[in-house]
Amino acid sequence: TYKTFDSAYMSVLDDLYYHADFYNAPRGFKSREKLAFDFEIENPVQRGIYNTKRKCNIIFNFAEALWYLSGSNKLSDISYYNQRMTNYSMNKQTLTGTAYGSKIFHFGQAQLNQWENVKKILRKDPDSKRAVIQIFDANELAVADNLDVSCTLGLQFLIRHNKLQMITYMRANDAFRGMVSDVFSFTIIQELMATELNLAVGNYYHRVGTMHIYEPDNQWVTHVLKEKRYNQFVFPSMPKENNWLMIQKLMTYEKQLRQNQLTMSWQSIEQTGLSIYWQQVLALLSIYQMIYYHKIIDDVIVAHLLPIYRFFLHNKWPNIIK
Ligand code: 5HM
Repeated sequence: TYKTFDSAYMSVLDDLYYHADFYNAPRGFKSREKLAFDFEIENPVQRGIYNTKRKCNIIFNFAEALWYLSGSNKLSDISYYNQRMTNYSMNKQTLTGTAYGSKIFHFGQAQLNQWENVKKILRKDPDSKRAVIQIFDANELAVADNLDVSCTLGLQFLIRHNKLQMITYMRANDAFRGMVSDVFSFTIIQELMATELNLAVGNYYHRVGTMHIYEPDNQWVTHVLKEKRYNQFVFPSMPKENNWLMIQKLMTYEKQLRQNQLTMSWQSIEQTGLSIYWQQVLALLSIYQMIYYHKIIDDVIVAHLLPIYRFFLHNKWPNIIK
């Protein structure tokens, strides 16, 4: 058990890198792995990774979590934030396995809204052990040479000790890269569901069939592991309010920023009516627009960011964000 994801990440990487059980090359990709790997985090709101060598992209992390919550499976909605997503798409239009949002909100032919189902089940029977969102779909294995088979099997929500606990089940997880964004998004999902159910956030449990590190990342992994002292920040908590309204509003701005139909000043961000927590996310998305479209960086927006977000941006883009 770890208090934060930051401490879990460093320890999991170390364990896997130095004590792997298997060395192999699934689909030709050389890697080291451990099977049936698990860990848990006591405070899943603390989802930041502060290692300066790892250079996490906080903007992509939020963008991916929001993309899931939007229910979209469109590649262009997310590849704007990370070009690598394009590699997983067979038709260069949509993502099948990785588009967890479309699985969560419109699963299968029946277009099941699993989010609403889980909420209903837990409201009716708070002790329930049936509140599961299924992500992996058996049909994915029937697609020849599928580039994008869901790595996540499902998410289970349990109310225990009056807190919302969540368990993630994955068939496979890249401990160095994929896990950072996966744990970020899944703990956002846990926190959002907790606010909807009016519960405190409980533990986050991560369970993985094969946890691995790819060989081309080896050198970078050792750099990351060598950094003994790393920064610590406190990640902000989601407000206890109707966050869905905020997220919907945020996503209308997100689209306009992404399509470069709008630029925002700090004043216009403040005037959106978004709560402070979501204003900060909108500020991150606005800064990304400046980076992506090579605009002049608005120092006023940067100056209004929480120190934790400024740290992430400066660490990732030191020449652009001072
Ligand atoms: O051969 P396979 O389908 O397992 O390759 C997918 C790779 O992407 C695996 O290394 C898996 O662990 C990683 N991955 C991840 O870590 C993929 C996704 C997309 O579903 C993810 N996390 N969310």
